[in-house]
Amino acid sequence: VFDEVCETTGVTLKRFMSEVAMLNPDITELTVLFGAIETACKAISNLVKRSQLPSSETLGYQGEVNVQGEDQKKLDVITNDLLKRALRFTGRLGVLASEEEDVPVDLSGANKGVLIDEGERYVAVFDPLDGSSNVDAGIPTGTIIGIYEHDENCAIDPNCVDEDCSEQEAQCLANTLQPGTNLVAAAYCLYSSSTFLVLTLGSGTYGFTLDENLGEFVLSHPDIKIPEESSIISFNEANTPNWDTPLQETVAKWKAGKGKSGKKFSSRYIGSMVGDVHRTLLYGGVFGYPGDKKNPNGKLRLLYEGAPMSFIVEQAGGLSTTGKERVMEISPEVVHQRVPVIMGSKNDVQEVIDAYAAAQ
Ligand code: AHM
Ligand code: MG
Repeated sequence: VFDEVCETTGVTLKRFMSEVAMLNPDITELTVLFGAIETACKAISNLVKRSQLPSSETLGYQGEVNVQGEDQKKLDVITNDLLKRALRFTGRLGVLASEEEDVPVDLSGANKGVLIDEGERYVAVFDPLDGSSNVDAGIPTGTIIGIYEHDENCAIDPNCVDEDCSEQEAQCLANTLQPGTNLVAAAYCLYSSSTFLVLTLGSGTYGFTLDENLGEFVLSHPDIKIPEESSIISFNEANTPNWDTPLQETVAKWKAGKGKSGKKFSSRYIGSMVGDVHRTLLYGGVFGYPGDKKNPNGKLRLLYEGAPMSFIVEQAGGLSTTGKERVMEISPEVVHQRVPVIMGSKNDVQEVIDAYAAAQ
């Protein structure tokens, strides 16, 4: 529940969160996590901005390959550590999973050097620097975060032995593999001409812009509503010939101005999900990374890319689908699972869903 303050542009994120906590005492702990997210976003924004200076220690590659076979850039590793520490020291986190961590990290064990609060605990999933391959060319990048409730049964006893430990670890892993419908909050930070923090706590989508003079995020886009129909497509169109036929046909119609709305679509693709979704939220459109013949599940990861971004888009009145099912309803089986994603303006995404249904 929000009151007038939360709709008033110019209020700071801190003020917004304390207002939310006052009106909804049961999510007070969640607002503590957002304090950490806010600080991490500011710090990452500074790192990205300075990363191309010749004196920067964040230039180039780390020399490691992550579990998904991708070269890790120094910035991927630094931003992952930064976010991890920021979230961990809130004492509100039981477990976290990241694009840059092979397996979920349990934070609830008593020996982790962090005082864990007795109150509510959460699971955080994140991609610390999505689109990091773009950074060297000064192209926008972003951080994506999802927050789930933590199952109290998941805590690895530091004194456990063999089988007990693996059982507890399995429980913690299951705790991380929750469908998007269980998300209690999601956010992204976009590092671009401005730094933006867009969030949902499950009741609308709210956008904040960093005022660098104040060092504060201020509410610039209260209760974002994505236009119901649009004329923008945002896909890597080099993959078109490999897409499913229903999607190929729908996009071909849109380009010819022969879709349901009769509008002739234009194309905008940054190749940075956060930037592409942000534009889609504000201007309308359809952003997608669909499955194709080569990669049936596309490229984007369900847990820390597909699900949190779908939550934000749905809370702004949009839709998000694989073509065949709602992204939010898919239960991940593995942490780094990929998922086809088509999200954005309600009427246009519905047209894709209808085309898939008709082809069944
Ligand atoms: P990353 O997590 O390795 O940075 O990759 C994810 C990015 C997304 O931001 C973007 O939508 C997509 O990869 C672009 O992929 P492509 O270059 O194949 O179009
Ligand atoms: Mg990513």
